[in-house]
Order: sequence, then structure tokens, then C-alpha cells
Amino acid sequence: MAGKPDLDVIVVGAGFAGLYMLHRSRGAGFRTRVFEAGDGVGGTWYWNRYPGARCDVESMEYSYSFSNELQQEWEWTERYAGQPEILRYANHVAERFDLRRGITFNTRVTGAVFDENENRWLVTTDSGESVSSPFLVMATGCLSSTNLPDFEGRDSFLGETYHTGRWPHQGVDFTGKRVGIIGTGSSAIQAIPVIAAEAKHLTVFQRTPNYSIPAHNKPLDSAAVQEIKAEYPEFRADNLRMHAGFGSRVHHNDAPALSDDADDREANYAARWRHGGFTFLGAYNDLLRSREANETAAEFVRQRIRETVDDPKVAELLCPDNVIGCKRPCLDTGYFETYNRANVELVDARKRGIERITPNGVVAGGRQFEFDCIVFATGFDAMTGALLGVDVRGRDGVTLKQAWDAGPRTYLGLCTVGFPNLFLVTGPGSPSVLTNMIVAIEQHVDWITDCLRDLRREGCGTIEATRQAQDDWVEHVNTVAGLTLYPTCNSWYLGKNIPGKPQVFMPLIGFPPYAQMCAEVAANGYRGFDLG
Ligand code: NA7
Repeated sequence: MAGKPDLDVIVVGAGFAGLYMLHRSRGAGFRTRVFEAGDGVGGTWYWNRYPGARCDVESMEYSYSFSNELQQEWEWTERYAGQPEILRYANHVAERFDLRRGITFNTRVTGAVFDENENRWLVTTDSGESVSSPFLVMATGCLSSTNLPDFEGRDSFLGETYHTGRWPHQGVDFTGKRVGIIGTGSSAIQAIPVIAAEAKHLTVFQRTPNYSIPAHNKPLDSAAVQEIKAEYPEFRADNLRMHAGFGSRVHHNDAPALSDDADDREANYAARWRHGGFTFLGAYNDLLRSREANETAAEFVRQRIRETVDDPKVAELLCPDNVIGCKRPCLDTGYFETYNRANVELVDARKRGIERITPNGVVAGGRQFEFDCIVFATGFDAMTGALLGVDVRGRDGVTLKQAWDAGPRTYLGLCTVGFPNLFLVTGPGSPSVLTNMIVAIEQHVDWITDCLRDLRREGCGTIEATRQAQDDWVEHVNTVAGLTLYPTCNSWYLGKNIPGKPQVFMPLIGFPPYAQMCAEVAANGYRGFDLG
């Protein structure tokens, strides 16, 4: 006998998922400890401090709903909160619920081995600590393992380099600098206008143009905030009901795009464009199912790009030709307008890519560019990167990497066969990045905590997904994705941004039916799980 385990629950990560997991699990009487690699809480919002970093979900929605006191007392200042404000919020939550004492900072979990005799996880850290607990919760985030492509000569550059997802805490002063930025995803689209306003010159290397919708960010109107706060629970419930795939109060029109004539469609898109945000993609119910429908929205955006960008050649280069919404849509503040600045150049890196990085700059499109700084806005090894970054070993010593060799396989995105008592918060196979992440996190953490209580009450030591349930679930996730246009482009949802990564559509489309299924599984004695 190895004696009593050190803890009941070990949580990896102190972002919004880890913080809430600690709060719930401690509240349910489980001895819980969180390990966090950073020196503070906030996860994504701790690491992504690049200029212009801002949430794409409106702040009244992108916040915890579990505590009415919390949601009443916290005052958001803008329609879309900036990174510093969200980080302040995460810190406020940690203080308010006395979470810090349960978190070990500056400590990365490196390995986790399941002991089949004792039914417990043995977790090891980079500080040399080993801790055991029957349950392990990976709250490692969907976009936390940065992707830094292996560009030829990457490390030969003599100037400063930055990755948007690992931005220096003290900030970066680009004044008077010649800056190159690689990538035109959400992070770049937020950072480019801000860097351009500061730097001497900014060169943007674009491989694939992206659709972007104006955020129309603005200070929050206190009367409107009070109105929401007066009925916050209804507002949240309403959010869930209206939720149509993008995790916010998308005013969803339940009609197909071609049911309107061209003028009405244009007017609908224009009104949503003026409103700003993901509302645009709720204009019709078939934008992500019918190419013909999608093209009407895509062309509307292209027209806005053409009328915004002065140089027609640059405008054409910025016009995407793929399905709108297939890659994660971007929201911006003055992105396309930035290309009208004299100190900004757009370089097409589609055909030949970034050819190489030199001690002085970048070679792309057959040209040599000289820079003082290079910003890599090249994204993340999404959804599986952080999970596979830990050496997780389940039954018979099989690693998670081996088990997911052909792509991630889970039941409900919460658990995976061969890894008993391991829970994934917003794991692949759950809606996660296709919803408001905080809503997805609360639903998962509530489900996991209730499950832990049920196991304790029933005297069960283990829970493990059955192979059949997992196979069926993987098939379900694929089937749902296959009914849409999502799998038609090179998105990180599919793992296509990482060379060699298995190509599997990872998130499940549709949050409300998913949440209902999870509840039904629990209500039916954890159908699809073996309890031991
Ligand atoms: P994204 O959306 O993955 O964007 C990464 C960008 O970097 C994208 O434009 C990529 O082009 C580009 N990229 C990646 N690798 C290369 C190479 N090798 N050469 C040239 N260009 C490259 O990451 P973000 O950080 O912007 O956003 C991530 C999520 O955070 C976002 O979706 C929101 O949910 C919040 P590509 O399109 O692959 O051709």
C-alpha cells in the first residue's frame, strides 16, 4: 500500500478553467491543488499581452456567472474588454475567492502517470516535486501552446523577436523601429493597427488573408450595464438559448440567406456590420452550411475591404477567397484602414512562404527586408498542444501521445479511454473554442465537480470512458462537422496550421445540445463510462 494520496484533485493550469475548478472542487470538500507555469493567474490572458489584445466576446458575457455577487460588483469598462482588464478580473476572482493559496506558481507539470494498483495519478513538476491524487484535471487551455514555425535561419536574426502568445510583461516600445510581423490571424489583426501607429515602419507578411468584422468597441454605457445587471441570470440564460455557435448574443436569424432578395440581404449584412462583432455571422442560418449562402456574406466583406483600402492591389491581396467563418473569424479595430498608412507594407507570402530569416531580417516573395524586430503572430498548436506537452501515461504505460497518434479521441471531450480519472476541461470533442470559453469552462467544471461528488457518494474510485462510447462520440463530432463548411479550409480547428499534426476537426459544433447530452449522461448513471 502506498498510503493515502497527497490530495484528492490536482489541477493543471490557473486560467479561467483552473481557477473555477479550484473554487468548485475545494467548495465540495476535495483537497485540491493547482500547478501553474506562470507567476500569476489568468492563463491565456496572462500570456497574450501583445498590443491590442482584446476579447472578441462582449465583456458582459465573457465573465463568470457562478457568483451573482461577483457579476454584480465587477465593472467592465468597454464593450470588448482589453487584455489588461481581463487579467485584472482574473486576479480579482483569485483574491475574492481566496484561490491563491491553492495554487503553486512558477511550476510546470511535466509528467503524470496513472498507478493502476492504487488508482491514483502521480504528478511530477519541473521543480522536482511529485504529488499524488486520484483525480487529475487538465485545465491547460485550448490556445496555450505557441506555434513558432521552424523558419530557415530563424535563430540567426540579430534583432528582437516576440511571439504574440508570449509577450514580455514589461511591454515593448516599437517607437522608431522597423518591425516585421508574420501572420494575419486574430492576434496579428489586433496587434497590427497598434504597432503601426507606434513603429517607424511595419511590414506584414500574409500567407492567407482573413475575414475581419469591425468590433466597434466603445466604453460601456452604465445605464445599459445596470439594465443587464438587474436581470443578469436571465441575460445569461438568454445567451445560452440564443447561442448559435460563436458563444455570444448573436441575434440569430433563422432564415436561409437566399430567402431574401439581394437588396434585403445587403441591408441585413450592412446593419450587422454597423452593429459589429459576431452578430454578422448570425445574419442567416445557413452561412456555415451552404457555399452559395456563405459567398453572399463573404462578398459583402470583400466589398468593405475594397472600399476601405485605398490601393486596389493591396485591397485584392487582403480579400480572402475561402469560406467566411471557416477559420476563426476575426474582429478588429481599424485593421484594414491600417494599410492606408504610409509606414505599412503588406507582403504576399502565399506562394513561396517565408523563404528564410537572416541576421538582418526576412526574405519573402523574392525580396529581402531589414528589421529591428520581428513579431511572430503565428498562432498555437491548438486544443491538443498543451495536453500533449505533458508526459501523460495511462493504463499499461501508454502515453496520451500514443493514444492520440491519429488525432485526439475523447468521450464528450471530457475523458479518454485508457486514462481513468483524467478530466479535460474544454478538451477536443467538446464545443470549447466554438463557444464563449467561459460558458464552456463553467459547464465542464460543474459537470466534473458533480461527477466527483457522485463518485464519492457511491464509493467509486475510478471513472473511465468505454471504448464504444468514445468511438461513437468521435464519429458524432465528425458527422456534425461534416454537415458544415468548417472542414473546408486550413484552420487550426483541423490542426492544419501545424505541419505533421493529424487532421481531425477537433471542436464539437453546437453548445446547447452538447450541454444537454452531458447532463443526460450524468443523470443516466454516467452512461458510456465504467465506474469502479
Ligand atoms: P492563428 O489564427 O492561427 O493565425 C496565425 C497566423 O500565422 C496565420 O495568418 C497563419 O497563416 C500565419 N502562419 C502560421 N504559420 C506560418 C508560416 N509557417 N508561414 C507564414 N505564416 C504562417 O493564430 P492567432 O494567434 O492569430 O489566433 C489564435 C486564436 O486566438 C484566434 O483564432 C482566436 O480564437 C484567439 P495561415 O492562415 O495558416 O496561412
